[in-house]
Amino acid sequence: MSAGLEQAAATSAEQAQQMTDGFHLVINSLKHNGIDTIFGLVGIPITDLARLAQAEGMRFIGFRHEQNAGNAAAIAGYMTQKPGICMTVSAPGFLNGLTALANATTNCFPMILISGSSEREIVDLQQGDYEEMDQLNAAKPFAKAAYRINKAEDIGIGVARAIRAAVSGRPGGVYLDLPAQLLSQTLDAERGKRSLVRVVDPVPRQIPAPDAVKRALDLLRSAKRPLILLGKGAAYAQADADIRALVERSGIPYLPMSMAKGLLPDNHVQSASACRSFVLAEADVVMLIGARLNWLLAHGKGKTWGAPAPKQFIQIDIAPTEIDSNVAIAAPVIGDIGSCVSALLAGMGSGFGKPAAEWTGAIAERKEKNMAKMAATLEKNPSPMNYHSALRAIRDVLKTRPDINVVNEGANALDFTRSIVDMYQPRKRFDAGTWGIMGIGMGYSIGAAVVSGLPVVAIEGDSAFGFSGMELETICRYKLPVVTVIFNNNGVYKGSDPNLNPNVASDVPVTAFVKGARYDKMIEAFGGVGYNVTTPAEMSKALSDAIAAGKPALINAVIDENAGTESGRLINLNPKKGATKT
Ligand code: ADP
Ligand code: TZD
Repeated sequence: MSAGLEQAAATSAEQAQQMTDGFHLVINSLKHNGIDTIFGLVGIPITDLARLAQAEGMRFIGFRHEQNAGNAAAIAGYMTQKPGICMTVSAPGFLNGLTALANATTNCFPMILISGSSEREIVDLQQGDYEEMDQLNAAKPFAKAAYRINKAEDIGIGVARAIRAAVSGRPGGVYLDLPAQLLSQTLDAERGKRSLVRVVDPVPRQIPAPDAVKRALDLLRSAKRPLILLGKGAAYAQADADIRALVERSGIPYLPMSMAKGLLPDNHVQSASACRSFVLAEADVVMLIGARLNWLLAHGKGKTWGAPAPKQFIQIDIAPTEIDSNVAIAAPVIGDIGSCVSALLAGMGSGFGKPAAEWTGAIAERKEKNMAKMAATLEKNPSPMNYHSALRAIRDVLKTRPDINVVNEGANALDFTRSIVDMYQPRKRFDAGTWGIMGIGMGYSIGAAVVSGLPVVAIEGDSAFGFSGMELETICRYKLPVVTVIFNNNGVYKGSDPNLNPNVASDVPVTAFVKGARYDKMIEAFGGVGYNVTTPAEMSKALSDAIAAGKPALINAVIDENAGTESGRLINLNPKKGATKT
């Protein structure tokens, strides 16, 4: 090669070295903001983006279906207050992830769904591109915010915008659209570096107004039968010590919503969980901390709340529009829970009067009675095993490992686990949440295992498990310490329904599955350990062994197919049939 050509080649190599592109800018923007994990599923146009993430030291956890990757990202966001990242291909991959994004928004979990998209000019003229879809507009109704980045120099600011939107104020799901062309756009490396944005103070404190704090404390002081209700917003806020101090210093009985279990240990003397209906009906002033008065709380009215007796609410929330959403709120306290609770503690001082013994005594009495009744039910050993006897075994094993993450879905499997399995540490219980959605099981389990590095026990109905069951392969591939327990009663709710049309005798009932299915064999296909258990003693041994091994395992728990009720405790939400015959 001539000296001139050599020099030209060297200069162009140097120039090439000094260029960056969309791929690098996306990954560098995420890393620049401390994001180190992506949950996703590869394909056109994001395969190289995933490869680059891995090459640049991030973890890319590859799934078998985007909904599960999205659920993993959402729970990672809830656990860490950093947005969990889900990455998908265009159109169908995006739509698969969108369910998880909508669920994250509904539950107030911070997450970002990043999807590659097809060529803008073809999509917009609807000329039929590969995986064509106007993803940005499709995402908008289901996300807290949705953005598209069209120019490589905007990647830094676009990612920053997505991060801030996901975690500030009420957390939620954000959609970020990355057209394929963007990824290969090049930019001068130095300019690229300068375009990166580190989000300063992404979760700013929001201090409540002093008069709002005073109003709340005045109302609390006037209460005869006060109650504190802790929601998953309170768990998310990571203000654990102050929340505990508020409960203990005030002496007020409290109820945790399902994902707030463990914020204070469930065996805390002030927990009123064992007489939930009594305290909801009888309390006169209720302080909600990070909990919405939605269907899970009977919208704050009616018989559950002791109507027609008047009830007054104090509500601590970061979202001002949550206030008065269902019933009038006497004392709203708007701000982040950490700041609100610490302001309340400061205002309470040391001489805050404890609730009357008449109230706490009545609660203690009922609690004791109900707990004794429950203990007697749990002690029974019916054959076949039922939810109670199996959960007694699970409860006793999990009590020895309070650090373990518990994932829980199903109908009866959810209801019974929530009331029987105590939690002792905050943010260890992840369940079907605000929607009562099925399908979060394996996604949440993988997300929780990856983020915490601790074991996960997923307690699943056999129907619930089916929605994400293929991720057993993912669990085995990444060698995650996830033990899945399946309450196998041969169907949705239970397996003993009749077939209503005897003329089609070969068709099974609408709620039924294959009888005697061996879910434990599924995990063996991928190298995991399967157990088939039929008694509490076998359950106890299998669960202890599986947790101790720290390897992927699945316990097929055969329970009475008659155990359980239609829709669990939500039977009344089924519309009533108006006619007996059409
Ligand atoms: P649960 O289902 O446990 O009752 P919800 O999901 O209904 O809980 O309610 C959570 C509430 O917590 C939401 O209204 C949300 O705005 C609020 N929230 C979430 N994070 C914070 C925070 N850091 N500070 C204040 N409020 C918060
Ligand atoms: N689809 C989705 C996405 N979410 C849902 N909640 C449902 C369907 C309806 N559904 C429930 O609400 S619970 C449930 C379904 C299908 C499963 C109940 O059966 P299971 O649990 O086997 O998981 P149990 O213990 O047998 O009740």
